Amino acid sequence: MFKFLKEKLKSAISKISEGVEKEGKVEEKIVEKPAEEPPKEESNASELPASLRAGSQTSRSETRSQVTGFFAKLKEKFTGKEEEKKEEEHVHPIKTEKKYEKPKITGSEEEIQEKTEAKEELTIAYKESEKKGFFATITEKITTTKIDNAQFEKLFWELEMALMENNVSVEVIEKIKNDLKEQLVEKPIKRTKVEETIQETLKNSVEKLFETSTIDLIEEIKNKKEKPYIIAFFGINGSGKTTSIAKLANMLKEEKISCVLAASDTFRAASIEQLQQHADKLGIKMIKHDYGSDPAAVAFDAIKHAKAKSIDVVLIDTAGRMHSNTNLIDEMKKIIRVAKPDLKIFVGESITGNDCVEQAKTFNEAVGIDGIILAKADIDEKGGAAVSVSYVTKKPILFLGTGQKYGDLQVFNSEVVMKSLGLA
Ligand SMILES: Nc1nc2c(ncn2[C@@H]2O[C@H](COP(=O)(O)OP(=O)(O)O)[C@@H](O)[C@H]2O)c(=O)[nH]1
Ligand SMILES: [Mg+2]
Repeated sequence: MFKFLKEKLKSAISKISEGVEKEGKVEEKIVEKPAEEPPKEESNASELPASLRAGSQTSRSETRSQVTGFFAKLKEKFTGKEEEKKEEEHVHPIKTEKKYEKPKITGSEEEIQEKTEAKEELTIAYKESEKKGFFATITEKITTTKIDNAQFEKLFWELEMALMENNVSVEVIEKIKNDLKEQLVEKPIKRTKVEETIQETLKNSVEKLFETSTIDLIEEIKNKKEKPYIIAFFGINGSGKTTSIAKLANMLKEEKISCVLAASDTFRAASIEQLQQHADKLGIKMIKHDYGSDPAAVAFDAIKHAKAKSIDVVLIDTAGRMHSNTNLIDEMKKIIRVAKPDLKIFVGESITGNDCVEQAKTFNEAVGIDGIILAKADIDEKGGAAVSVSYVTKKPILFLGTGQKYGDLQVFNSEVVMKSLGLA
């Protein structure tokens, strides 16, 4: 599923990253970070800590342990005996030093000389540490790179092509472009993390495409007080309506929810037989009239039957219609007026990409769809419809059709799509 788009996204991200690394404006900045808790262990360093010397790049924790060790040693030198254990182990060494009563320097001339020198070094180190604000903040050198708008436009082209080739709709490409622009143009990107940043930005943008309110269909059905729960299916010829109805009927059966099918596709040759076959296999009742009869009347009868027999759900199959065919659109509106469905589902073919999105949009404008089933996702390597249709219609994808068997209907989960695209 969506293999081509995944590969294209990966290569586009890596090309954009290369571009940013090559063309971006590099900047170096020293930043200050707040100090952390000092480590508890003490080192045995006996020299003036290297970390206290100007230009040192020693890490924060190393600095601390070196300084702590240095003070401990120095005190030992002055007093000639081991210092009593500090009450609080993490008391700041310099603060400890301030409380510490200075011993008189004694000993041979050589010893006094040595101790005095050590003391002077300590004073220098102390002043230096104060000047640098060692114990309040830590400094870090960060190298970043930045791209301007023109560079972004040039680099985004790679991704734009990848998205277009994989049937991602123009609206969605624009949205992704704007998101990326906002996050990347004139924004310093850590040099060590260029690819990661671009990947993350793209991931966040694509994730947001699925942010429509979702519907837990099984919950909704169970929660409806007045039975039956009525679902009507719409879409063009061959998109997968009848098959999806059979798959959903099977899912409901597994959930111990009863249903009846309405053969409201009275138009297409063999459509009634096709649905009847599924009904027989699944052991479910189907209500039918003759070919050419009023589809709304079939739906009406199915609902009547469900009410009489306390059946939980009515699934209404309809004839495929092009969104441009006004007669059939009017017929669809009549079915809706008569059946008053709780849910209007648009069934589209994932593989048709932009066409599928366009159809969903027009069906939505004509009758106001509530959710989408994307059939044939299993044979779609592009994924353009899957990433576009919710964003464009503002309606959730409820299920993905992932094969020809009854079990091949997956409750839509954006995580799965993100994974298929290599973005999770
Ligand atoms: N691979 C695959 N084929 C499907 C899927 N859903 C439907 N089909 C096939 O698509 C064709 C048309 O499906 P059908 O349900 O008759 O479409 P309808 O005209 O909208 O009712 C049939 O051959 C189905 O087996 C699916 O999720 N995956
Ligand atoms: Mg059909």
